[in-house]
Amino acid sequence: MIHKIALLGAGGSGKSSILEMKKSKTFQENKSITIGVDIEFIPIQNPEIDDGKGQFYTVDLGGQQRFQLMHDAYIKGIEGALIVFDLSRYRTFVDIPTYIDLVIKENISIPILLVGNKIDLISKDQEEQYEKDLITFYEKYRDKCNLYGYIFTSAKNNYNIEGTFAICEEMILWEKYPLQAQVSKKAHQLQN
Ligand SMILES: Nc1nc2c(ncn2[C@@H]2O[C@H](COP(=O)(O)OP(=O)(O)OP(=O)(O)O)[C@@H](O)[C@H]2O)c(=O)[nH]1
Ligand SMILES: [Mg+2]
Repeated sequence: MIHKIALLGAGGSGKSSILEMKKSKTFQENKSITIGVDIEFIPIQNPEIDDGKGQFYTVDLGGQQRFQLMHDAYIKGIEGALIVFDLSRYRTFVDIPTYIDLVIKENISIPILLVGNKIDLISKDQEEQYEKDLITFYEKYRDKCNLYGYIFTSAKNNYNIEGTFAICEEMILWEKYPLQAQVSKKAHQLQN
């Protein structure tokens, strides 16, 4: 079975780099922007989904302003959303609600994972500050959308890239098994 998910978030936050690292274990320092949208298929490893034979159909949405008009059409039918922001540019964190609005316009119950990418560019102190900000953010948005959790990644260093997709697999299951999700959510630290 095919499970559609979307990667969205500010231009240059690393959506395509995350996908490239997942698919081909490579990273490009000067990757070109995504024109419109890119589509990739990613095998699902979790044996609880389609007996381990499922695939993600990922839509990687170009973050440049001029492509945002197309987003509604590509978000149709997604089972999960990854909202990627760039930890080295705080403005991209501030932009997250714009992308949440896009997702909930399609369906309020779509699970959303916040992905703070480029962790290789920030200090430990900055990382801790983001963790606090994310908890505050969660408190503010928990009733407005289906926030699943957050993860910090580096596409450059292949840090937490596999983990991100493992969490995506859990998100898909979560729709079916809400109780299991309660446990996962705690694991990802958004709930005390
Ligand atoms: N240092 C560092 N650079 C990264 C990382 N991920 C991506 N980059 C760089 O950031 C730039 C933008 O990455 P992309 O993957 O093209 O970003 P995007 O979100 O797909 O951008 P759009 O397609 O315009 O929406 C590229 O030059 C990458 O090399 C990371 O984890 N660390
Ligand atoms: Mg891109």
